[in-house]
Amino acid sequence: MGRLVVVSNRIALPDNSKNGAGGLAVGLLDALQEQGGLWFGWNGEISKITGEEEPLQIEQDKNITYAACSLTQNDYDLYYSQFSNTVIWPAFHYRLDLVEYQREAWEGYLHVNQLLAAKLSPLLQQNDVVWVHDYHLLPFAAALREQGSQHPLGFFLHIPFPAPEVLMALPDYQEILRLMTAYNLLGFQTERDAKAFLAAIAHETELVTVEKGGYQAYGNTFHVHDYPIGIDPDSIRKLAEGPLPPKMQAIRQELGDAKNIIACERLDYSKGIPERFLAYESFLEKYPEHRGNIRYTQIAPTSRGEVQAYQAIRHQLETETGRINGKYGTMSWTPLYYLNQHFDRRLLMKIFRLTDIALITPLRDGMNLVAKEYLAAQDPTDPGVLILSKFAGAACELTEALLVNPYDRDEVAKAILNATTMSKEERIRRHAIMMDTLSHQTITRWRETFLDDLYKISQ
Ligand code: GDG
Repeated sequence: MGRLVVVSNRIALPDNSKNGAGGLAVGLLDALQEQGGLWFGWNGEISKITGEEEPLQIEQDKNITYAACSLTQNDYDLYYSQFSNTVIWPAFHYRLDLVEYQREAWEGYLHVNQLLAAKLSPLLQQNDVVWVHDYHLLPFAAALREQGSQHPLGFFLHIPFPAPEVLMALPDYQEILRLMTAYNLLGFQTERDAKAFLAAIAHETELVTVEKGGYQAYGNTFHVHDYPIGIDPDSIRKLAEGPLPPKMQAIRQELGDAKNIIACERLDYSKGIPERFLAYESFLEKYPEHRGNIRYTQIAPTSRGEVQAYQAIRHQLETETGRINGKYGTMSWTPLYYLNQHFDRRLLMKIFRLTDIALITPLRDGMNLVAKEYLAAQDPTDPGVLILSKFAGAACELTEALLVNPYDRDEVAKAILNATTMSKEERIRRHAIMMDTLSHQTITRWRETFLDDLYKISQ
């Protein structure tokens, strides 16, 4: 078996990788560690030297080589801020109203993919298998093939793949589809995403089924499958179970018998936070007997702060928090805590364990790992309740959650009511079923299944 080469937009360099890293980075690092490999990507830095001339930053840690490059300000703006995060991200999350399309950004996106492929190409060895991650790198395989690569090339999309009608709003969608078929294996979070991708191709060109479950289109042969990403439940349980820091003890006392709702995600419009605030307000309005006995804590660290839509949502949340607390709060009770801060992962998992209800209601989400982490962090003898949007990929697996439409405030308010009154027996039953799923569909299983398939089809 050859080396595994992982390519992702952002690379976690050794000194900041495992400590405090999320499950995905750890899962990929474990794979690289086991079989030896290379991790290639952007180091998060802006350079003044043009990309072609800049030497790679190479670091070795045990049997993993890290090869990182920086980007010029112009490349960063066009490829990352504009095309990736102001075209693909909103469109793939069904927010066409937030797409700001510019042809220059599309060209910049292609250019950076070509630049990265040209930088990786000389580092590749004959038997390497390459696994590329996420929406920043849709054309990466095609660019690597142009450099003469014959390697097995796999791709995993962490975000949803939209329905064809939504995709077609992007002026370059035909080219995007064609370029994506240069991968040998394309993995999606859910069957719905995989089907949407195939439907989009079939709408544009002839899609032929070939042997071993593969497809042919645009002169390429490729495989498509869903691989729902998971977590490592044991490591989360260990983080959550540890003794409470003194600060948390105080919070517990302060809460008394109040029901504690938690939500946590990057501050992103796809996560449905303003809609959730309004649903919580509906709950307070419709069920006034709960006022004073409930508290909703929203953790939302800033993300992509340079993009205008992210600045707008941040202001919106600040305004809404003030309005809701101003309207319903009392001298001794604050209904909504909004924390625009990044929390330490260990502390976060303990907070998850302490809280009674997780309110996770994205408008669209590829998977949503927070929902899975919340469940793994619970005490199985007295677990909290998960309220989950049916538009998160995780809803396909976590059918025992209270599934809601995040656009329906009344339905979300009702789910909060149900969660506050759910019997312990019922909570245990639902939690056990979902944990059974999570303990099978782990992050390890996710990457092993993907890589097994990639190896199989490359033989
Ligand atoms: C993309 C897709 C897909 C959040 N706040 C803090 C913090 N987090 C951690 C969570 C979790 C991770 O970040 C977020 O993962 P999600 O899956 O929930 O969402 P995205 O960031 O949008 O990820 C998503 C995922 O890729 C994987 O394929 O599931 O659909 O959008 O691990 O715990 N961690 C810390 N402090 C915080 O304040 N330490």
